[in-house]
Amino acid sequence: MSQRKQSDESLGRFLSLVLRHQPQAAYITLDRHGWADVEELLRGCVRAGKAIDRETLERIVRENSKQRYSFSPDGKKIRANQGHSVPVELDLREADPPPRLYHGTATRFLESIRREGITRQSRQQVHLSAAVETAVTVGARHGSPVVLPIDAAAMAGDGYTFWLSENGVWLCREVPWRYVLEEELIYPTAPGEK
Ligand code: HQG
Repeated sequence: MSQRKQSDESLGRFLSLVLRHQPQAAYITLDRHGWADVEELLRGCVRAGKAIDRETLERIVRENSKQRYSFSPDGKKIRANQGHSVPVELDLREADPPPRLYHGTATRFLESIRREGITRQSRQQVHLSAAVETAVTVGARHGSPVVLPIDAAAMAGDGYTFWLSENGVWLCREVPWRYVLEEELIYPTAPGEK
């Protein structure tokens, strides 16, 4: 990996931390809609030992594989598109979900999820995806992955609200276990595994 790419990835991780979880790590605050002032952020990053210039920030936002961040139309502010643990009002777009959505998790959480449903844990919403592969990757971050197919059509029919983030992540408040299609759980096998 090129040095620039490595450094961008490390700065990207720091940005996620600051814009979603700990703005104080860069000595800044977010407004109630999650926006940070770009100039303040750049200064705060330098102070935190993560020197970053405007050009690099723009490159990270543009090239981020999941389009995690957005600039305001005038370019003066920046925020994360989803994934916050700090309370923010993102004015998310409500949307009709596709009939099936997927949640990737680790097998070790299944027992608790069966009991309590999928809950948002430290984040503001439960994260779901329209693609199985995305859910596999998300689940594998926590251990041996399992993908839970969700009957989103039934949830929407029962009045549950869904939102679609700027970067295509489906969000909802919770998923009670009865909407998980238990007979269709997917246990992906890692490449090379039998
Ligand atoms: C699990 C990444 C026990 C839940 C990804 C998950 C995603 C329960 C973990 C985004 C539970 C929370 C979010 C219950 C849920 N009992 N465990 N009742 N209910 N869980 O990281 O969904 O790369 O907060 O299944 O791509 O893994 O950061 O959520 O395993 O879109 O942009 O508790 O984060 O995006 O973990 O990931 P997380 P997540 P970024």
